[in-house]
Amino acid sequence: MTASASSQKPLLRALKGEALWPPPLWLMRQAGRYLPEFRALRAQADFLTRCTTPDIAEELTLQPIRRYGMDGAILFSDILILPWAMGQSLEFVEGKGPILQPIRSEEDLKRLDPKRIADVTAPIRETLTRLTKSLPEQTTLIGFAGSPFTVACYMVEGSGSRDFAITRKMMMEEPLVFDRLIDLLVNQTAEMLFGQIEAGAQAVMLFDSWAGLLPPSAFRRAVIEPTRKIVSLLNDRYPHIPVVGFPRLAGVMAVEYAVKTGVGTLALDTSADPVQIAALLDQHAPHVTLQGNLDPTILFSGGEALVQEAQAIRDSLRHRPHVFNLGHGVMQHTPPEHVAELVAAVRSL
Ligand code: 1CP
Repeated sequence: MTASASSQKPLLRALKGEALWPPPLWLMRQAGRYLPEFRALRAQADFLTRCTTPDIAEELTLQPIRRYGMDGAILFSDILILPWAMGQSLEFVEGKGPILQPIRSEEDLKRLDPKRIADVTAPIRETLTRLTKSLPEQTTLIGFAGSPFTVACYMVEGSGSRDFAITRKMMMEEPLVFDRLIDLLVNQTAEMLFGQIEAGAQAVMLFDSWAGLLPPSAFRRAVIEPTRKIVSLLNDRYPHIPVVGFPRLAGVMAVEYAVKTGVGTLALDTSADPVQIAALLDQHAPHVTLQGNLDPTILFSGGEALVQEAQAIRDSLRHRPHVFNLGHGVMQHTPPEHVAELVAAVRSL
């Protein structure tokens, strides 16, 4: 595909700073258990197999596009593929989420082997390449990774957590081990995203789901600085590829994050007031696109409130580049017809 053809895609245009009306849309976790066709495939293979089998991962990525015609297709994969590809054990346990062998010391770190990543993630690049052929012309293919801090949270804790206290304690008590882990993740995340871009990803997103746990000083050290390095590596090599950053629950620190990391698009979580953040960005970084931020619970509930709330967010950002999305992922029991209603509401003028 030529650069001029790809730059016509509405989502890419918005990610590159154009204000479009209506705004393009896609949803975090748009492929997932709320779709009956997803549940049908889910029975056939465990989660990591689904991520690393191109036939399955391609199909799961395409399902929401077929149903709803979203402007963006996000690769079916997971942020924990990177530690798993370096050799950390990983299992997704029903009802518990991810379980990993924790990394807590210099010795644990030494057991990680970044040289494995390219081979282990080859099927994921194959999925992306297939998707460049199977997606509709106007759909943008989105690659992604977790941000170093959020991935480190799972690597150190060894599972999900409400507060990731062990990780945050390690950050204070074992700063050398923690910073080495973050540096490793910065370099390997950039490498993995280079591979995704070479395989066909047309934009990339960095998920920092646990960024909001940190006070400002730690936020600058573990969220802003590592993200800035990744964005700079990406921009040096692939300046035409938009980068979306999602520092979830960062509050007003989201503005400093956007300014200092250099992300082209700031994804807002549910708690952010898009009008307030837009006003701050207009002063400090007027070219940053905003993405978000409908509450997934409102999508789950549906009805008139869904239409009104979605259109209120859309209308409030009309003057600036905006990509409509949720403030976090689609909830598991969301009725699929609510998603169709949301898409219609965002696109109806
Ligand atoms: O079928 C299943 O049971 C697996 C459920 C599932 C799915 C569908 C997991 C396990 N991951 C995914 C896919 C996924 N994860 C995608 C791609 C598809 C899409 O968005 O449509 C993406 C972008 C992610 C990213 C991800 N994984 C994040 C960041 C975004 C967020 O939700 O905050 C995080 C934190 C994870 C870790 C993870 N993976 C899976 C679970 C259950 C978890 C969360 C564990 C926890 O609660 O801490």
